[in-house]
Amino acid sequence: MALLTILCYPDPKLHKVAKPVPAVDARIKALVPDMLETMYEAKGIGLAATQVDVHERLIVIDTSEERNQPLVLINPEITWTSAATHLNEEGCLSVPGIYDGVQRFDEIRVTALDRQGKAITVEADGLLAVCIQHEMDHLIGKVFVEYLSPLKRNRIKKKMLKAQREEAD
Ligand code: K1U
Ligand code: ZN
Repeated sequence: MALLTILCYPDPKLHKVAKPVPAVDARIKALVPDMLETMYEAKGIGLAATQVDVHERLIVIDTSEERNQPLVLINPEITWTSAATHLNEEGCLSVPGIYDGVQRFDEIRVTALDRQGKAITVEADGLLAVCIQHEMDHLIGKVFVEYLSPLKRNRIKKKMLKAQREEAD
């Protein structure tokens, strides 16, 4: 297994649109444990392939307290959403230290392939539903700060660039 580098906002590569995974082959089966290890090490509850510069539709999630219930969704598609939405506090491993509210569907149904390539359906609510929506946004090149006002977003962009400059010095 290997730790992967997580892209940091405002890296333009975070805005690439991911392509479908063509086959759940050895390459994907090797990428999944690396993504899970990277997510656990960063203390995240989710990670999209886009964030590790792989532009294919693959996400990993673990919202369990014990951090022992990994969920792997390959080529995920949302097939149903509740009418109700909620404002939820979100963070992002690609935008460290920034937390803000995003409106998300309360409940969703998702179809995907699992890490063995088997078709699955996941019904989610609560933090899992929020996390799946956040990760699926990454796959279309959308970072959660894009839901915020241009003023907030520009402040965050400047803060991230300053932190990255200081880190490089
Ligand atoms: O996509 C990512 O960068 C992972 C992100 C997922 C996420 C967190 C919170 C709401 C929606 C999506 C994170 O894991 S951020 C760090 C984190 O562990 C966390 C932050 C806030 C609440 C719960 C967890
Ligand atoms: Zn994120």
